[in-house]
Amino acid sequence: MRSEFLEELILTLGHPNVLVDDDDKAPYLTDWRKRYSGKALAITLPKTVQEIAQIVQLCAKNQIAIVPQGGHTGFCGGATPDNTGAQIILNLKRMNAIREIDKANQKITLEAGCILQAVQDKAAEQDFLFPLSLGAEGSCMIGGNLATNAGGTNVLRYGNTRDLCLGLEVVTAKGEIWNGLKGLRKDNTGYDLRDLFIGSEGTLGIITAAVMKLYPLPISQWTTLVAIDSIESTIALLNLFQKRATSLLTGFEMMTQESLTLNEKHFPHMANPLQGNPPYTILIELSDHESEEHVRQLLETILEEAFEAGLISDAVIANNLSQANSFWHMREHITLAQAEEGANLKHDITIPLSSLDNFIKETDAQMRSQYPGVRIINFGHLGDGNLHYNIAPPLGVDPKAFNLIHEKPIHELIYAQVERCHGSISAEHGVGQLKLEDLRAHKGEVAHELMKTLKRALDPQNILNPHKVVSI
Ligand code: FAD
Ligand code: 2HG
Ligand code: ZN
Repeated sequence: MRSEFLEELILTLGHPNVLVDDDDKAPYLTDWRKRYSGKALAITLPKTVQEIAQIVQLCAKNQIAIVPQGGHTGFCGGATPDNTGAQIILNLKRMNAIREIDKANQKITLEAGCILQAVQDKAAEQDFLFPLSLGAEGSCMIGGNLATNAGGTNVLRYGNTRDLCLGLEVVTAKGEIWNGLKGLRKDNTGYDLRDLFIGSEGTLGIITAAVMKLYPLPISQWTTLVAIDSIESTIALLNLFQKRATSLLTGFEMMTQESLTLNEKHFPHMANPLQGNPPYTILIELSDHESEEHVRQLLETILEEAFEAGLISDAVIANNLSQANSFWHMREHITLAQAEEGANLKHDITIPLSSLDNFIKETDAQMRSQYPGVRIINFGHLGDGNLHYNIAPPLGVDPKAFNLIHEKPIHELIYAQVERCHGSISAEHGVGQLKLEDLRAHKGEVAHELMKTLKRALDPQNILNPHKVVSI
């Protein structure tokens, strides 16, 4: 049966686009964090939506599960197959055409396999901003961004991937093509199918194309790093910027001393330019459509006010683009520094800003008393209340050995604090296989059952990315 199935796949896609040899399959089988590794019957590389529909029909006929895959940069193991070797991977990298840039309606229609950075560049060539921005932008794909509802560093001003999407084209579990690419900004015709597929991590349908919003490219951007002593002052500073800069505020990222110490260990050329590596370093970005002078003056005025109010103790304003980029690189390299240090425990959480100070004090205290010497690599998109509250073992302790014993109780401790503060256990990275079990408790029984009902209705054979997000 398997060989007939593979023959039919090859007939549909052509020999070079169905990988079955172990060496050819290997690059698709392990996730970015090297946390999950699986096996696959074949890797399929379709080029058109019709080919994808045919693959799904073939899989439905043969009851073969499909793992959709984009850049494979996700953090939750969603794009990695299981160990049975019975699933196929459907990688979208060959489906990478930009179908249209519609200037009048400020939108772009593009295929799921487009690399995020290529989309940003294409938009910029036409004097537009495509605001989705994240550390993996050189390799993640727009289909993966939509499937995980990715966040990143511009959410504060432009929203997450869901907010940027005007329409989708999707192949359903039956192998039908749903074309929802009108890209209207208003369309109240019943259930919102688009929102159902966004964030579904390949479990409800395969996203093959999308219509995304474009924005005018800002004339000028100014970036600053400020030193701050407490989370209370950080939130007061955020509120000050929101009040004075309103929609010009496009970035507000937080890095703790411990995060930047780890960064400097692995990337010494990215040392914190602020004197003495303060308890909290905040990266703030303002973007303006008026003039360079206007935004620079505004930034200086707000910083002066912040100094006078005793909120900040030091600040460095980037004098040119290359210095601004170096500030952002420092922020984005924390993830890479953690990867260099070894396996770490990630907690991508949202905490309401009003509870953030209490969350950090309580959770830090419990972590430090129960796991002496543990390193709390806490950083994130503070403007959105999104922390990456990651845990590295004490210096000199082997990460694998540490995680083997402590992973579960550490997750439990942190997620209990998240629940206490009415936050979320997944702010932007999704659920995948990593948080499958945690999700049930976090969502509550009613919401979890509703999710399963949707999954059963849209994928009754359970062939789309089974045992990711929800198990039915
Ligand atoms: P993949 O990893 O290939 O897939 C992710 C999930 O989506 C899987 O469940 C997969 O089955 C499904 N999927 C993929 N394509 C499709 C499709 N076309 N149709 C249906 N399902 C599909 N994430 C953030 O949110 N914010 C960040 O700031 C951020 N920074 C990162 C920095 C680094 C260095 C790295 C490595 C990752 C970062 N991520 C971040 C996580 C990751 O990049 C995002 O989740 C990204 O959106 C995943 O895109 P991808 O193409 O790699 O998807
Ligand atoms: C970021 O904000 C990413 O840089 C990665 O979401 C977070 O490494 C992490 O946990
Ligand atoms: Zn993030």
